[in-house]
Amino acid sequence: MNVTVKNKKLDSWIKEAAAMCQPDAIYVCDGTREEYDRMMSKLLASGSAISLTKRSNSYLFRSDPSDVARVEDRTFISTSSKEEAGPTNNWIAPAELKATMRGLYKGCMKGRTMYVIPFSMGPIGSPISKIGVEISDSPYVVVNMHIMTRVSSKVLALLDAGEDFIPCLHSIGAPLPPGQKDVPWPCAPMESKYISHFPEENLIWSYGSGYGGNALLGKKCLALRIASAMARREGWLAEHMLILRLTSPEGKQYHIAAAFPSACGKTNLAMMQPSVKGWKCECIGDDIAWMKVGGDGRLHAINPESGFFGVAPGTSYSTNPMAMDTIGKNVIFTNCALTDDGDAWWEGMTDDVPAHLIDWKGRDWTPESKADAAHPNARFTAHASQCPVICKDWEKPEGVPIDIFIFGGRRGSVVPLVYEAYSWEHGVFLGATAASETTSANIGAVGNLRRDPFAMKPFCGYHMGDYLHHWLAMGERLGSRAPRIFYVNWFRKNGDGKFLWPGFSDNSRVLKWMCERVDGKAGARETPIGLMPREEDLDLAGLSLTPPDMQELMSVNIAEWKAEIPDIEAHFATFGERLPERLKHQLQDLVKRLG
Ligand code: TSX
Ligand code: MN
Repeated sequence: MNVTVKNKKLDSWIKEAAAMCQPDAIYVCDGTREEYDRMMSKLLASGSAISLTKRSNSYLFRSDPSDVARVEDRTFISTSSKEEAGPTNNWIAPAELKATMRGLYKGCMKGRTMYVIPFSMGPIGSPISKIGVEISDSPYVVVNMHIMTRVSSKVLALLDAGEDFIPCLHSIGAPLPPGQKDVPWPCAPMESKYISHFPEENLIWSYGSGYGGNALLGKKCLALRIASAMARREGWLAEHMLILRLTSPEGKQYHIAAAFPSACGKTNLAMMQPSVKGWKCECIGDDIAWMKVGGDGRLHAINPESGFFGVAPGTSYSTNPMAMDTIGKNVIFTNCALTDDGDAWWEGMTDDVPAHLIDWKGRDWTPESKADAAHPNARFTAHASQCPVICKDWEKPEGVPIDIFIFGGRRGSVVPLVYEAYSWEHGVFLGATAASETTSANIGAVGNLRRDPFAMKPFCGYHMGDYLHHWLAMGERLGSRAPRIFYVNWFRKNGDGKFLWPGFSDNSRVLKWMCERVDGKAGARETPIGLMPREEDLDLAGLSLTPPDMQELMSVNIAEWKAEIPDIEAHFATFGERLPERLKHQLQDLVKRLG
């Protein structure tokens, strides 16, 4: 080991992990540029990384074709009783799961180095931040953690001074026998992958996968699943939300936190540049928000991450120019295609498709090829500071005060562009019933409706019914200082299957109305589903939307909404006894308003 660790819990955990996993070496990370470069040199030499000559300090990784995404079937919330994990989580009893995983971990790091990665989720020293330590045998994990979290010897110093941490044990599950040549992306077969969470003891054990949320344990595992359970116990919120700041022409700031299921363009919204004159938008985070009640009685949010782990396909100068400018240099690309001149490429990146590529599996590719050049879940990893519209206050230790919560989903019909909740309880109902139609980008048949409460279905580390109770309790505590709650749908289509709303920069028109609602400046009309802008309430200046299209976009079809009720009832029934009574009442009220 390269340094002495004074934190007793950390020292004994490292020794315990080493005794079990039997690595050839142990290395404690310091998060420096030299460390990153050294690591990347090794990854280049071993053939795991490819240097991209077109972008400075940027690299391409190709995963094993079986290890390309989060594995929800192999993700477990291991509480002492199955009931506590709730209906949205896989469960195995802690003793059984640990016994199985200890068997897998035994000798799993033979022939490899065990990296100890001390990191902070949130600005180091912020009262909202948490420290984690990831032990991993993947150098790819180390370089990604450098970008996505604050890896630093400053964190080790805090640990030495006695601060607590969340242990995150990770192995790719591929010991390297002596003399055997390594493969570019070692990992274990699907049936031995386990992404395990022990929320009662703030512990994460991950085995068998090197990809994304399965392996970069600060993100979904710590900042959402473990943090959500901690937040409930400690009275705060850990949410799957982007955070942005809107500034009005008068210079007034509004902070928005928004939750969307996958394939709704959350990163695009987080970096959106308004089309409405005089309004400014800055990004604070694109995926996770940790929020605490401040001394002023308001909710203050931080982004616990320090980078973007964004889906590449579909990202272009037309859908997200700010993301494109974020990834000009110092980027890790995973499962993108490789161009002949040494750049990364993906479907939707450019109007012109290159005549020849090496696809994400390392094979020659031409436009005639049937398969995608980049995997649909291909990613870029880039530091948040590289985003041209990153908010100057994105690392403020006290966070930013949230004015507005937005929930949303992708619906081709039924759901109008925007509506406002009548109350906090009604807003929680909107979050609890949020739904999206599945697209080819996510799993399930295209067009199926999937309920994804608060976009937290895969990420809530405890019983979702208790989660809904927690949101109701937070509303009571915040009282009149609670953020306003809205629901949006950018994806409604007309009878010809064309999108009614231009989306992207024009979503600022919707956000502007929300801000004016907060200030009591904009009007709204009562509808059975919530408060909606009248046509004169939305700033549509310069838009070529026809009045009939606008009416269709804003229409609430009573028959269609009544037809939604049985699905909401079935969804609520999955929470059993733990469904808050107040949400049953919200459903009854909706039914009454629909008449
Ligand atoms: O990200 C999207 N947003 C949010 C942007 C801030 N997308 C992409 C979704 C896939 C991840 C959108 N797609 C949005 C949107 O608001 N809206 C749509 C649908 C749409 C697509 C294309 C056009 C209009 C709407 N227009 C033309 O193609 C010209
Ligand atoms: Mn996410």
